Amino acid sequence: MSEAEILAGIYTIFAIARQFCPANKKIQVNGNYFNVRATIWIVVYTLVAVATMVTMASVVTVAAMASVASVATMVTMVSVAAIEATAAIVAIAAIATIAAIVAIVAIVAIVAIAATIVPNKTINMKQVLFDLGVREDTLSASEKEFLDTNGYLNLGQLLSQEQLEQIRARISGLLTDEGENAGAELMDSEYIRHPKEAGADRLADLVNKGTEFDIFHTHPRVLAAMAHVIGNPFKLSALNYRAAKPGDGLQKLHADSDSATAKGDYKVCNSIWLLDDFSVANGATRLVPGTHAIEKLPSDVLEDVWAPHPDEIILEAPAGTVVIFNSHVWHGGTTNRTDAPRRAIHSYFCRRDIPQQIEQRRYIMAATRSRLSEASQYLLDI
Ligand SMILES: O=C(O)CCC(=O)C(=O)O
Repeated sequence: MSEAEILAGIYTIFAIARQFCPANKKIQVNGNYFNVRATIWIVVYTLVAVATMVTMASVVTVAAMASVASVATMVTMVSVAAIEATAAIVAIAAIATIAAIVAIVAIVAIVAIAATIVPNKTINMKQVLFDLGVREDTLSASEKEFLDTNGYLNLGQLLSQEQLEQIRARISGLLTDEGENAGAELMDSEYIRHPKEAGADRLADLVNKGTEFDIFHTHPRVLAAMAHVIGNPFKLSALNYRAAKPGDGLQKLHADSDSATAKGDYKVCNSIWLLDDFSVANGATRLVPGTHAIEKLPSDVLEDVWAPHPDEIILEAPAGTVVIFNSHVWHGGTTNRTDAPRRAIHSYFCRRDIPQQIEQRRYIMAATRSRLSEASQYLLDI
């Protein structure tokens, strides 16, 4: 039995116990998180238990005194030995009651503390990845090597035709409903790189805009790739839609980072989910393999960041495909020369200690939170 499986077992036992401690507000310490509300519940439980104990002890004491008093009034009728025996029985009963109450309080407190603190300590990145189905071999050794060398990896078609249709329909509904406000959440974020992009339609905060989008931040193959690239504990940074408009959509070659990044110290990693077939004609993403490792930004070395790069490749692939790209690899959208939008969703992750593009805690809705597992909530950092 592996360490992760043992942790999963412990976690399940305490997760059941934790049902008695409603909790969802968390604070984070060193990648582990602690339930603030559950801690408050522990205090409440303990106070209630102590109050019960004091009340019962008082009742028992009063009852004992009353019995002793009534026995005393009968002193003429019974022997002194009988009175002493009655008083002793009452005293023993009182002590036994208090001991029982103390034991109950102790058990309640221990269960509550265990149910709160123990599982929270086990909910760390390793446990979360395990819970979401990531295993050592979720990516093969050759896939990992390809990703390390080239800075990108085609995971194949992870979305079925049926899923694609549902997602496209939902996106189309959102674009209609949100109209001019589509993507407005991005305007509020200081950490988005292209908040205003005339050549593309955007939608943001898809986490809260339909169950169809859950797969984008929970798919084990994608999470395995994120874990491999980022290495350290990570979280979802943003889940956004981008469509290059017909005749438009060209982006300069860029890395999703403001400064050059040391090889291996990667802070961000993206996945692009193709909602249409991607081709040279319709503005497929371009990227320059290997540039994640050269520790330079395109703007530091290129004369023209808009121009085609001699080593760039175009991500041509069928709809439903998911391509991981280390966000430090030089990349960008190209011009869509067809008359239909080129649609994609970006499921973008970042190291846990840096700000999210879309601050998930700010936007998370109660309905979304309640349908997501503890592991998913950790990944969203909510
Ligand atoms: O949608 C694409 O093709 C690439 C988008 C991108 O790189 C970005 O918005 O930073």
